[in-house]
Amino acid sequence: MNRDMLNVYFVMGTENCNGKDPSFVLQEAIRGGITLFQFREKGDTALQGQEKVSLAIKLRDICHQHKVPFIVNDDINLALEVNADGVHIGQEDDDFISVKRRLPAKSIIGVSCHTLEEAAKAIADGADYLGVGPMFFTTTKKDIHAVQGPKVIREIRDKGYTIPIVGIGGINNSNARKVLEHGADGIAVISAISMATYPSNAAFELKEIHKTVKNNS
Ligand code: 3NM
Repeated sequence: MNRDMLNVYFVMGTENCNGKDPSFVLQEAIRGGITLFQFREKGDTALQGQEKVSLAIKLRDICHQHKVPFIVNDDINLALEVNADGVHIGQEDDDFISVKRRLPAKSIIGVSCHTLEEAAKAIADGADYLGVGPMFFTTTKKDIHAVQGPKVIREIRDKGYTIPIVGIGGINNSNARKVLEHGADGIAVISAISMATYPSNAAFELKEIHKTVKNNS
């Protein structure tokens, strides 16, 4: 995969939109310049069944109209049903090999990692990219691991691993730079965009930070 896809990686489900229409939030985020979207429909109020499928199709179509890759969190059946561009799996989800076997060969598979050891295993398994976190404290995900900080990305790079990496967890426009400076290709955010008064402005600011850091490195 092209690592530039990860530059400004937006993750979202209905729970993250503060009552706003997820399609609107996604359109705004795309207008601001996000480079990839992950549909993550989680939490007590998460849509189920056909409602979840319908929203996934709607969001996928918005992404594809704008040539933004559409990735599904965890739910392999949904990814297959809506022809997603890939999936993102956590350490607690189905194991990598069985996920890979079920998906079309061109599918992108990202894996959440919290430590160097988990990263080494995901790379050996054949992950396309890693989501490393949590970078900072966040209240968006309830079952987060201890904050790892950007230094875990530096540890992975120091071992010589060149795999595409996004940092995730508590990232906003005042700390995104640090994540990129520690060796991440991109930043993955939920609330910094989804809860912003103007999601397009929030996405644009993150994109500008990314551009500035990468132009100087
Ligand atoms: N995964 P926000 S942290 C979905 O550490 C997710 O693996 C994490 O939300 C991990 O940008 C996280 O609002 C939540 O902090 C990210």
